[in-house]
Amino acid sequence: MSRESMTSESITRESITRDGPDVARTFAPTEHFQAQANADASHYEHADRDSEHFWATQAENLVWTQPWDEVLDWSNPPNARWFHGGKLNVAYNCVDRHVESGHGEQVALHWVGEPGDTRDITYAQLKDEVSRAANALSSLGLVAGDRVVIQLPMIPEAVVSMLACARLGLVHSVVFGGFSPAALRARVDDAEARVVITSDGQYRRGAGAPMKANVDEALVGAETVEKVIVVRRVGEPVAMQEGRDLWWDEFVASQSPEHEPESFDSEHPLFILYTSGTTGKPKGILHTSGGYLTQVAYTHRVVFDLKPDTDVYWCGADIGWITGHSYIVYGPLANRATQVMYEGTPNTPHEGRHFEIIEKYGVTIYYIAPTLIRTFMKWGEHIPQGYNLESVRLLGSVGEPINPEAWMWYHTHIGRGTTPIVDTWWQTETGAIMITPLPGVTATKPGSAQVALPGISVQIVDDHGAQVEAGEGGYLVIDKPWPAMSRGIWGEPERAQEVYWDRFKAQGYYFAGDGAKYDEHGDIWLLGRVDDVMNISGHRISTVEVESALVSHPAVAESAVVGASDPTTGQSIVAFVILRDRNDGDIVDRDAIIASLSAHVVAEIGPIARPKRILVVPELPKTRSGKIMRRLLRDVAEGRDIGDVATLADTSAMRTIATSMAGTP
Ligand code: 6R9
Repeated sequence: MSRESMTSESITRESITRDGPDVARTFAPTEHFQAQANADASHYEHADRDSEHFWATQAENLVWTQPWDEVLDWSNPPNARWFHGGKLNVAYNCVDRHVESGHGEQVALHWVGEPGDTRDITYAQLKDEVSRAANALSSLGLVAGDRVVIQLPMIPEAVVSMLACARLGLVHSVVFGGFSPAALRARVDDAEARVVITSDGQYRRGAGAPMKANVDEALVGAETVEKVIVVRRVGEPVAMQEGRDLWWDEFVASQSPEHEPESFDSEHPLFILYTSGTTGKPKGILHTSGGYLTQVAYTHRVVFDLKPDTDVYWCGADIGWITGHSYIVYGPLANRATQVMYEGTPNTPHEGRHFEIIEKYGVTIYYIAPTLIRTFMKWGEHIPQGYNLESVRLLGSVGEPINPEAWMWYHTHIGRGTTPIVDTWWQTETGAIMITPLPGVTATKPGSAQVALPGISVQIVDDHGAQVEAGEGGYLVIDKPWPAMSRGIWGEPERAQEVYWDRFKAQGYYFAGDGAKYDEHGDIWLLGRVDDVMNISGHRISTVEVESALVSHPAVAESAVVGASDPTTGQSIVAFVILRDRNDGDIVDRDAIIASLSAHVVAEIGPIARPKRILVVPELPKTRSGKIMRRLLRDVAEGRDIGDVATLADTSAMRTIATSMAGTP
């Protein structure tokens, strides 16, 4: 991207690069698993007969204080209304009703802190905590519809805060703890948040890192924010701003544990979650209540085969991502799961940490990202072999395509060669799982997410919206509305249409941004993003976002960022930069500039966006129409022969870049 032109390369079929599927291997469900599975083939039949009736049946598993008038109102696409006219309280459904049905003593969260401290929180205790937090927030004058930003480590107060918002009809916007003050501020401003909930600090790899200090930096001059509630976690001294800042353990803890939940409309906003798209500015994806909770609860029950009385479920995601929202907070709690919540990194204090936790709590269902599976592979199978993992009966994968080798390793070394693996495809925008095998029903296939869930309809199509043949790459689209679908982009009502629906407007399809293909059995293989979104360890970061950060550094004239394939993190960020002309005759110290650019990107976005490599180049390859040829840069970054560069405006540019690349680690 240059300072002048902000256009990015359009979506091209060339982006579909993943190797062909290995369809030879499939794993049929064991008789034992099948006999006890929550899912059976009748779900598909029911949904095929009448998908609205199917979803209504799932919605009936929730407690509604007023029944809906209409299951789906799709009269004004792409704006859906699900269970219109119905009323419910999401937090009541996730907490209170389990206490009322006699399960108050059941553990909701087995929380494990990074330094080794633990807390077991029952549903009854969770109800008290959520009620206290709700009373605290309403005592500040917050009313339904107001926004609360939450930036917290993986501690129980994160779950409590989200549920307290849901209980009051406040809209939460959780910001991942690794985001910089600048990124936090952009989210606070965009949502016009009245309250921010954070902690003094967070543990990261054995040491306490500041969090409140970052929040303070972010909030300088932030006019909408009236109060900041601070959870004590690492015990670091922090500066508390008089009149604005409140300690959780004083202000929240002193509230009454009684709170009467009010009901809200099925379409009442539940949360905003920012995610990267094809432009520099993250989009605030909006989700609402009834349809979202219906689909996350249903999918959590059938995809993870949850048995609330006996299972111990563990999703390794962070609460700052959609997976944490849907499969740590709303889905599992709606289903009365007992779950493990872990604060730290997988190798603190040692590489067996996850397996130690599985063994200690008897985890039965384990849901993580392929990047972590590949990391485990790198550390070696002797590590899981040192623990008793016999309790594990189901494994899940999410966030990026899982390569068949990682699938097999997971199956063999964590799943003892017997447990089903569910490879779940979905997005922040879809809210809940969309494509996955159903354990006990589907014969699984390493590397393929396989089939749309009951009640979900997807297709793989070509440029014109026509379904592709088996083996042919195409675009994944969703061709029917679904209950957990995003209700748009916060503050930009027109933008969702343009970003997701205009690509296949004539057909009325939702464009997911992923490439995919069918194999000869009709199973779906995801091929990665076809747009400018990179996937680093399952985290979405747009190339444009990193480019914008780089060109905002005074030394940079132009930059181009690509996601290069990486054996552990899926992709890694490689940045090519052209430095601004310097007329002071100084010799530029490259290493110092690169270090400064790297720090700048971290400051602008956060450590997850830190480029793995930054290359100072004299020129960027551009087409004659001036578009940066990212594909070529990707070839260079991945060490491929750059081949035919006949369409390049300046072919010598590529040679120079390829040469400078060869000399880097
Ligand atoms: C849930 C989540 C969404 C993007 C999505 C796709 C990739 C997620 C996947 C997968 C292949 C899977 N993705 N799960 N690709 N197989 N099982 O990750 O949401 O952060 O919004 O990312 O992640 O590219 O478009 P989000």
